[in-house]
Amino acid sequence: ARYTQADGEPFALTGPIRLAVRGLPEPVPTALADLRDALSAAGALVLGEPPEDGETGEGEEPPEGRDSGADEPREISLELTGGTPDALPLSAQSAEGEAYRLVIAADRIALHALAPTGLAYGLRTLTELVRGADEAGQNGLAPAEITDAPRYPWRGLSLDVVRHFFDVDAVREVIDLLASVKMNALHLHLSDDQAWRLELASRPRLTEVTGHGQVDDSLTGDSPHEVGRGGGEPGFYSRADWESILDHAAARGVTIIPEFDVPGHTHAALVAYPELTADGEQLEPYSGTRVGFSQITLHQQAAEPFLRDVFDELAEITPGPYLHGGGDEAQVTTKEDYREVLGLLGQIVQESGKVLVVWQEAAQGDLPEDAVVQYWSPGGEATDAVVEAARRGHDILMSPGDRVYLDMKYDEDFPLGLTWAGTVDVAASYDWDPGNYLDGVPADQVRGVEAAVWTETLTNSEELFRMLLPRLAAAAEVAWSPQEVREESGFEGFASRLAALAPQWQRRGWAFHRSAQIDWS
Ligand code: TNX
Repeated sequence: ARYTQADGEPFALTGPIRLAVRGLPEPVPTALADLRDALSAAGALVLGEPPEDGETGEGEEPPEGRDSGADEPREISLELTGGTPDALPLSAQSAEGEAYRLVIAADRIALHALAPTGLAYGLRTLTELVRGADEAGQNGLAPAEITDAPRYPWRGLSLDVVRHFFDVDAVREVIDLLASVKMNALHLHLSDDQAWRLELASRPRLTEVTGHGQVDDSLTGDSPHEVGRGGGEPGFYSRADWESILDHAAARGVTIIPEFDVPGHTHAALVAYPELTADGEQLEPYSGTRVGFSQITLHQQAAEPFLRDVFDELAEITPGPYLHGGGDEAQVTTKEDYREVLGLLGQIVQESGKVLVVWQEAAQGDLPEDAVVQYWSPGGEATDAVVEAARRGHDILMSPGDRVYLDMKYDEDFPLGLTWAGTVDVAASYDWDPGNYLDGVPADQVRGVEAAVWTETLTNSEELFRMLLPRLAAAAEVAWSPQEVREESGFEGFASRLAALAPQWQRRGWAFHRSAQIDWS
């Protein structure tokens, strides 16, 4: 954000404040409710009820019997500004609807944006300023003008809900966390060797048979684990659960990108539908942590109808524009078989009207023109096919393992996580430029940044959040702020902004790692 200190008195956080809202849809009401809470906590008397969806808050009278005597209410106004956004800073890739301008003066705060999403982001910034002032014992906001817009349109997290299951409540918390750092995409890895996590009417056996599997934690020690027996408590998302995840996300401006991973990572599907295996064999469930041993190929007649069913139904129940088809680590699949499956997948997803996203391994094949390729290797390795895909016009989503794989340990001694991509400390997540990370991929073909957290070693929300925080906030800033602004600020500047978020995390009950790279005091 560009923050310019202005002249004049602060905007006092005590006394009556009117929220002037003019008929705004999601995700504004949720962000507005958070601001209202923060203002009340800081000691303000907030006037004007939150409007119902689609209604306007205009012309409301202050409630009877308000106790603050003669004070005239000062206004916080939200305005959708039409026309050209000269005052709103935009990068080549960012969506103008996400930009906002916030003007703080003694008698009024005005928030302008071109679209509701921008207003929601402005509200989040204002909420943070109010909380920050309150926590610092200041009772006003210094006059200022803030203009802000994201660098990238895709700022997200990929969450593996298969290796260990995370229920609807946990996913909702993750969505709240994403919204709090102005991320807008949650990619859910919904199928793998251990389980299938989303109920499908067309293929009910997927969740009936394998929905309760997960990694067997008694198989601790050496990775990769061999077969073990998981089972028991964990489960899957029913259609009602799915709707509730989608609703929660929509209200916070977060797009859900669902992934069914093919042709590898499909052991659970093979267990549920033995006709997908090479010889129709009934396989045993798998609860180890090896990868790269299962496959679906089109040699089986049952494969094409299966892929059509699951991806068509996924398209029907997904409001967002993207479907992820996986494509990673298909180590037992021949090149030709892999190409065939990915070719069919591209066709199905394209016909469904969605945009296909694939892991980098699929960059070598024929993809629909608009497909997005997700890069995950550490340290700029394995880039040839990705560079070639960019040359053919595909945008690249950046998830380099040594930067934003948040299932990597912070340091060698950290009790949770893996190390195959190295250790990833907070500075590593912060100090990199997605725009020039891959030689040969033009900066304007980077669609955004997606952190990823795989859950072989993460068994509950507390452990999950300890891996996400504080590193997810670093990834969020990498995805949001222009490179020159971040370089000016440096890791030091980021570290102090980060420390200021900790009270908020504590209030929300979000676990985080007290990394020694940050001065938390
Ligand atoms: C690689 S990177 C995987 C996952 C594992 C993860 C563990 C990628 C697309 N696939 O199957 O869970 O490593 O870090």
